[in-house]
Amino acid sequence: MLIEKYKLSQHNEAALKDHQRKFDFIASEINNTEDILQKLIEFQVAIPSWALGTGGTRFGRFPGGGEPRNLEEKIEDIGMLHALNNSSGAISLHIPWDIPENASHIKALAAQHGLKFDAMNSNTFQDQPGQELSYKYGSLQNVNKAVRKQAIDHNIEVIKYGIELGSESLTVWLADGSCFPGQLNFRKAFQNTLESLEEIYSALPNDWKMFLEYKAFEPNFYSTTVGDWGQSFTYVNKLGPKAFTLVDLGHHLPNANIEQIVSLLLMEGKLGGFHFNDSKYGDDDLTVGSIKPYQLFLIFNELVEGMDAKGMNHANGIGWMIDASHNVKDPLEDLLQSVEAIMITYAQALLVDRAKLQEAQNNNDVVTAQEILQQAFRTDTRALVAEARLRSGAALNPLAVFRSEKVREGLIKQRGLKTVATGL
Ligand code: LRH
Ligand code: MN
Repeated sequence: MLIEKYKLSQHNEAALKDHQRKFDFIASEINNTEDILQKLIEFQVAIPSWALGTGGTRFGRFPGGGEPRNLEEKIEDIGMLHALNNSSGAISLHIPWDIPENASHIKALAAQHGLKFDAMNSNTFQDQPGQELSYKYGSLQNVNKAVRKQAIDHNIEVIKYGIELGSESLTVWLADGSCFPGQLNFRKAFQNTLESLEEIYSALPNDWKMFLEYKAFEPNFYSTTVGDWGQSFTYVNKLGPKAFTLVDLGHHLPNANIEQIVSLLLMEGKLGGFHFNDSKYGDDDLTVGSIKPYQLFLIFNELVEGMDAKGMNHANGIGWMIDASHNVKDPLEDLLQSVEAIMITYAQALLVDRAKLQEAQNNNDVVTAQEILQQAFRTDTRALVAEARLRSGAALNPLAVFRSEKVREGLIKQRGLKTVATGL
């Protein structure tokens, strides 16, 4: 469902006076407004193709209606998000949930909506209808060489789809692990997984990257074969220069210091990408910044510091992706909130006075160091993010436009109440 450009301008017109007052204030408070605005306009977050419908848990799923019925409608939905915030300019596909039957048609449709294809995601954590061998006891780790080969072939097939779409990276998340002590020989599982990843790695085009995503637990509840940053780091160092670690914020054990992990992976040149979301307990896949906004700020603080230390371009140096699941919110509203939280937090991290912080750290002035960080975190950067949208032809207030234009109602009228999108 498209939102007419003139409707967007009407909304911006009505909100402009209030916005201008807020923007003038923040611009008067800071000394790098234009630099921040340029960085915000360039910063694009990839939307997961598997998070455009209602998610659920084993206890229940409560669909909201109007869900996309195929890849074309998913691209339309992400195109609408991008039209509203001009910060969602990429789609991350999951195979086989979203096989591009006609790749050139899909690529052209995405381009019409200003969308590129970010990392492709393979799936060896489910058995597909008609699949010969089961992944019940794992895929790349499996004791059965034929199962490993089946999983390797699937990843190579995913790379092929990605090449046709113009993607340049493959994300490998493995559910592989064990549920009980004694079930698995950890050393053999590691060796099998490494050898299998080496075969997938050798199928990567020269300009591609492989992102190895780690996760502490679920669906296995005793061990996970790529279970934490250290294990993923070990694999990607053995694989080679095209392999990197992917940090999904929900994949850590309680109280893990994710910002320190990010700092180290970045320093080592092995931080490839992010799956942004939030969580209170496990892999809850909640709206970004909805539970631990200060942790998200501390992560972006390390990202800006670490990327600047390596002279990296913020917009394309790392794969910025959302990975969420929507049990009670409208999927599109949830994604709009997540992108907003990422942009607000990135802007706050760009406000940190790095020279003063370094001076405080060198003087072990702990109090001042905290004051400098929290000065940035306690700065309301929403008007900066809105101004960046205004200057790039998007909505001052995407969520308000989504609601006032009754987009969900329109999608339900167009697609019906009972449609179910592929994905989680
Ligand atoms: C695993 C994960 C992974 C995806 C899946 C949809 O928890 O984060 O990134 O493949 O969710
Ligand atoms: Mn993920």
